[in-house]
Amino acid sequence: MSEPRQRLGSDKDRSTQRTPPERPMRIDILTIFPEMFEPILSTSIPGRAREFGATDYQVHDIRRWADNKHRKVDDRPFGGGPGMVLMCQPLVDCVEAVEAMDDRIPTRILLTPQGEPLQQERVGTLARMERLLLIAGHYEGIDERAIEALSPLRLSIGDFVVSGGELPAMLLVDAIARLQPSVLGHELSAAEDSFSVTDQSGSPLLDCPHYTRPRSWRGREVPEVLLGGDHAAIDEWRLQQRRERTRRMRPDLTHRDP
Ligand code: 9D3
Repeated sequence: MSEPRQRLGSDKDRSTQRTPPERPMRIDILTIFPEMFEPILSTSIPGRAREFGATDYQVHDIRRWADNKHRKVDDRPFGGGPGMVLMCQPLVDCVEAVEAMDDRIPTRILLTPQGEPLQQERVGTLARMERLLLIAGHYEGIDERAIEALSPLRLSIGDFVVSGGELPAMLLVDAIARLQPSVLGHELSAAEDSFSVTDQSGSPLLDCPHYTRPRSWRGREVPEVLLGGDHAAIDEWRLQQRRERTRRMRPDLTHRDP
């Protein structure tokens, strides 16, 4: 269950940030496991975005477009090999039918291990689109001719293997939903995220450490500077922590001019 609208956001931005967008961003999701999505789309930030009227999710079962009574949408690969291949006909028919359900032309996205690794900058761009169509594969592959015909943006969630494109699609929805205006309770949270704050050369910085009560726990103390109330000193300490953590954990994030 999501919180009622009135409780979203802080008191001070209620008057300026309460208004839902004119038309929700529409996200169509094509999958052979439609039942996987509802729990995620109705919970937490994606659910809150939907309740707020910022997003509209429509999940479609590719099998509905199978042209045979067994609802078969895959077949064995030409040339042999393991696994099954999603056929052109059900997928492309499904895309065309779903696209016709709304007057906006969507940005087509295929979640695939062969895609561009997803990064926050891309999420930010997609969050501003008025309509997205996500294709979650769940096979050894999709017939290459369908991919050519659809020419989707191909996105990967990173260099590891999951069993299908469904979780990657949900992850992308979550990343996009939380960037919709007024969706996060605290508007500043998104702006202060790891990967959103940058150093002077524009490279993203990881987040700083956080502490709450008690001040002492099992002999571990909260850093003194956070208790002093000197906000300039706190900001400086946090920035320094971010730089150190980024250098240690993610040296690849630091941009170097040649
Ligand atoms: C060597 C053959 N495998 C490619 C890595 C086959 C294969 C494995 C897993 C084909 C599809 C899948 C299912 N994964 C996705 O659809 C997927 C995915 C992923 O596995 N990792 C990172 N991002 C993504 S986006 C979609």
